[in-house]
Amino acid sequence: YKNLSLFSPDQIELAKMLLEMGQSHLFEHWPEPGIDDDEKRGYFDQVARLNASYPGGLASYIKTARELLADSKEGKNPFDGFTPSVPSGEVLAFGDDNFIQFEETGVREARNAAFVLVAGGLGERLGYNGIKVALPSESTTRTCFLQLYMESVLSLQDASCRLVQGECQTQIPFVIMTSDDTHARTLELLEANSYFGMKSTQVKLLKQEKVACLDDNDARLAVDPRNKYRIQTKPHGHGDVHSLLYSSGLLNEWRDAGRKWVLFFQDTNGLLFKAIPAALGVSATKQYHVNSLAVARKAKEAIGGITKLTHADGRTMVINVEYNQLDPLLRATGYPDGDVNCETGYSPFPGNINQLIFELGPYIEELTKTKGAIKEFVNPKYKDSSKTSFKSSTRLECMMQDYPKTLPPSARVGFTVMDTWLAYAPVKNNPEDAAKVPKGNPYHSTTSGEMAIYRANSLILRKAGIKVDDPVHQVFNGQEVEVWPRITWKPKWALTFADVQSRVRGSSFISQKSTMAIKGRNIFLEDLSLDGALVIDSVEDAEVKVGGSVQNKGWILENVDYKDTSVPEEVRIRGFRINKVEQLEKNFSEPGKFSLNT
Ligand code: UGB
Repeated sequence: YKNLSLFSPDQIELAKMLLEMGQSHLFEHWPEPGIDDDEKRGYFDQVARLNASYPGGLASYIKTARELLADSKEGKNPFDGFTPSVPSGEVLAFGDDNFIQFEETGVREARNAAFVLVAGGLGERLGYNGIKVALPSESTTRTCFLQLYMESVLSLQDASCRLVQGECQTQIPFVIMTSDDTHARTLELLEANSYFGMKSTQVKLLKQEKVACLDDNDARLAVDPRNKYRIQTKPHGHGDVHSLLYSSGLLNEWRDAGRKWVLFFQDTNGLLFKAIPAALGVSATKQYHVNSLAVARKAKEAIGGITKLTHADGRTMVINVEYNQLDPLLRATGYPDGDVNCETGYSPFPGNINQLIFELGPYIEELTKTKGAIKEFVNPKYKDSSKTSFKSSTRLECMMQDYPKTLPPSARVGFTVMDTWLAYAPVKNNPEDAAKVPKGNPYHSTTSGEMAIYRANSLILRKAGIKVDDPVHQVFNGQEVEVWPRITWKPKWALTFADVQSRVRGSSFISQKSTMAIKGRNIFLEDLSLDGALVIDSVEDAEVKVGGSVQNKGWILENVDYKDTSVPEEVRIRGFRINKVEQLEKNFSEPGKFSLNT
C-alpha cells in the first residue's frame, strides 16, 4: 500500500499481522489513497478492537479457526476416544431434611458470593423485540426477569447478613454480561428503575465483543456485506464471560474482599432462585470447585446433558455435552438408539440448566493460566458434501459450561440435580415453535415459563401445609398448560422452604381461580380461605396476619392470539391477558402489628 503515512505504527502492525495470516483479500477492494481515507483508518479501529478482545489476538483466532475448520471438514469427532456414561451427583428432593439443611448452608454462604448474569444473547428463537431480561416473568405482578433476579440477590444478601452476629455490610456484587445487542437497553432498564433497589456501584456491566466471521476453510475473514470497511462479526457465545471477568480485575477484587463463590446464570429462568440456596449449600458442603445445576431431561430436549466421559487413556471428566452432540456421541459409542428416554421417562443424562457455581480461589488459579479462554467450536453450514464452501459465513463459538474442559483431573467437579418444577422454566421459544414441541416435552415459552412460576409456588405452599386446588388445563397459543392459582411472592417474603414454613400457620385454602400476590416481608398466612384475588403489601416494620375468608370475582385469564398485533408484544406472546375484575388489595404502610381478618 503506497500511502502508509495515513496510518499509525500500531495500525501498520495490525495490517502486517493480517497479511501474514493470509488476509490480503481484506484490502483488495480498497481504492487509491485519497479516497475513503477516514473509513480506512476507522477500519483499523475495528481490527484493533477485535484483536484486543480475543485472548491471544486475531492471529490466534485465525489459527484456531483453521484447525477447527479442518477438523470439521474431516468430520472429526470432538469426543474421539471418549466413552460416555451416566455420572453420579447430588440428587435433591425439595423440602426434605437434606434439602432444608443445604438451603440453610447456602444462605449462610451467600454473603461471600458474587452473581454473574449472562445476558448478551438476542434470543433469536424467542423472536421478542426487546431484551429478554426486560420481559415480565409473569403477568400477575409484571415483575421482569432482571427485577426478579436483582431482588432475589438483595434478599439473599439480607437473609445471609441476618445470620451473622454484629455488623454485616456486605453488598453482593451483581455482574451482567451484555453485548452490543443488549447493552444500551440493559443500562436503560437499570437506570429507569433505580437499579431495582441495588446500589449502582454494586452492579457492573461487562460488554462482550462479537468475533470476526469466517468465509471459508482457510479462515479468511468475511467482509461485512453492508460496509466494505468492516469485518463482519457475530456473537462468540456465553463462554466469553470467563475472559471478561478475568480481564476486568473483578475476580481479584472479590477474593481480596473475602468472597468465595461465583454464581453464573442465564437470562430467563423465573424459577432459578428457588434452587440457588440449596445448590450453593451443596457446593460449600461438598467443597465443589465447579457445581452445575441440573434437572431431569427429556431425551432430545434442547438442553445439554451432563455426562461422564472416559478416555481410552484413562482420563475422565464430567462435562456438559451439548444437545446436538449427545445423540451422535451415544450412537457412535455403542448406544444404537442414541439419546432416548429410559424407564423413568427421562434421559439417563441429567439436563444442564447452565447455572454454575464456582469456588473463586481455584477459578482464579485456572484463569491465571488460561486467561479465561474457553475451548471453542465451529459449526459451519456447508453448501454440499464436499464441505469446501459455506452457505453463509461462520465463526468460532464458546460456551461458559465448557470451563471444566481444561481443568486437571484433581479438580472437584460435581453437579446437583433438582426437581424441574422447582428449578427450571426458561423462556426461549416463540409461540409458533413452542406449539410444535412434541407432546410431553416442555415448551420453554413465555406461556410455560409463567405457568411454571404459579405451579412451583402452589406446590411449595402445598408442601408447607396449605390446601391448594388442583390446576385446570387450558390452551394458550396452541400450547396446553396446567393453570394453577396465580400465586406470587417477592423474594423478601421467602427465599427458602424454611422461610415459607415460618410464614404459614394454621390451615389455609386457595382455590384454582385465585390470584395471590404477596409483596411485603412480614406477612403471615393463617387460616386463610382464598377464592378470588388478594394483593397484599406491607412496609418492613409491619407484621400482618392474613386470615379469614377472602372471596371475590378475582382476576380472569382471557385468551389472546400471538398474531394479534393490537395487543402489546409481551402480552400476546404468552397467549393470554389478565382481566382484573375484582380483588382485595391492602397495603400496610405503617409499622406495627395488623390483622387482615375479613
Ligand atoms: N448469551 C450471551 O450472553 N452471549 C452470547 O453470545 C450468547 C448467549 P441461550 P443456549 O439451560 O436452557 C444454553 O441461547 O446457548 C446468553 C446451554 O448451552 O438461551 O442454546 C444468553 O443471553 C445449554 O447447555 O441458550 O443453551 C442466555 O442468558 C442449556 O443448558 C444464555 O447465554 C441451555 O442453555 C444462554 O443462551 C439451557
